[in-house]
Amino acid sequence: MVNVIGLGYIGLPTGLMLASHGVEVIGTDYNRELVATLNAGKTTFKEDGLDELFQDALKAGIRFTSEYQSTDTYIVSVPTPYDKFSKKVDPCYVIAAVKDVMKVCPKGAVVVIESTVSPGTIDRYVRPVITEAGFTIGEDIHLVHAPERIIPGNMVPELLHNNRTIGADEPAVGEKIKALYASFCQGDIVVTDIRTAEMTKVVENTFRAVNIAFANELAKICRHDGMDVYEIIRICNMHPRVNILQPGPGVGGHCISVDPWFLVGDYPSLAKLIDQAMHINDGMPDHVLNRIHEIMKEKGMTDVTRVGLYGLTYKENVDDMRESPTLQLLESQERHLAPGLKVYDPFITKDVVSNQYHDLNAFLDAVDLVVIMVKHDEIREKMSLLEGKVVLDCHNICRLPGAYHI
Ligand code: SAJ
Repeated sequence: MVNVIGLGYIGLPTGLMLASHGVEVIGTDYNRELVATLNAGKTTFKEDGLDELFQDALKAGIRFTSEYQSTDTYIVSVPTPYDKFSKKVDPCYVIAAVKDVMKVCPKGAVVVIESTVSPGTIDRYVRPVITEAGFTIGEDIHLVHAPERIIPGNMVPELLHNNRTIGADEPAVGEKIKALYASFCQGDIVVTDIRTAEMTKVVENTFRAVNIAFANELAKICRHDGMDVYEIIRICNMHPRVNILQPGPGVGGHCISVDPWFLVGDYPSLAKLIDQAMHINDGMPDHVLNRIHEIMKEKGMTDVTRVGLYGLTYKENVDDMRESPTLQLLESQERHLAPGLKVYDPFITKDVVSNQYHDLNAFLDAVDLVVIMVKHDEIREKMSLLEGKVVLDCHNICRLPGAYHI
């Protein structure tokens, strides 16, 4: 039986996937409200295919609880935030989870860490927890790192098809856990050591962060001299060895905007390019604010309350607001003492910021300048509603004449 610890964005779909492929699974989360919701037959976030998967897993017998189970396999998928000052990974949730596992696990158990951690975290923080509990690693407890790789918005297909990395101290244990994931994963599963697995995960997200920063820097250079960055990237990407990502209003989410900082935090004198890239991406919401001011000036607009931000989530078609560029922009706006921007997002039904609308038409009636912060399908499909508005399109999706870009 597998005890999945942490039933969030990664633990829940992973547990459901295992259960619906014949593995006995119990999901544990210390958040009793979340467990109650799951036990009431409801999922806790929106994701294509998740509800169907949930039903399959329920039929297969998955259970949810706040208690840790005594079993032979644990998958720990709790959050790993970063410390905003030191930029280092904050392993407190992983440590707490492993401590609790140690209280109930029998000898011979395998503990799989799925949470993203920086290279060396397992050596520094997880191994001591196990040895201090009186176990010998490699004899009593076997350690594995199997970093998740799925992208919010496409989680279910990616769980099924993405290649995976398994890091283990002992190759035989690595193979055993590989077989467990292979119950549902149709991609290639590579078995390596733990530190390599830790590093590959952080490097994958850093690659993307640096590439997005490059695109954002190009956008600023092109803006400065009146060139079309999108056309330039499109043409460059026709070269067989060039693949530039897209500029945007900033980078959000719990991965690409966070994980690269682990390398900056751990290797400050070495990770120079990464540090610069992260600052470029973090500066994008301010760049959008500047663009709003420039456009208002050009259009003779003075009332900031007639400006609306479309989108609050960190990217399109998800309900996840973690590190969202819109939230970063609103924070920055408050620092500059010019509050009043209006906000709307079809995926955010609760009130989370001031001046938030829950109806697209009411939002559009209240503003003259619309800033497309997130390219939800809704706005792509209803673009004609923006006719007659001034539009600042941060994603190059608006084909209305006169739309501004970042
Ligand atoms: N973004 C851009 N320009 C682009 C692509 C993305 O500005 O060309 C922005 C998005 O708008 C968003 C942010 O970057 O704000 C990140 O979005 P994303 O869709 O690129 O990635 P995440 O954070 O949702 O998921 C990533 C994925 N990692 C990689 O693609 C290397 C996913 O596979 C990981 O599982 C996930 O991080 C994670 O958990 O680490």
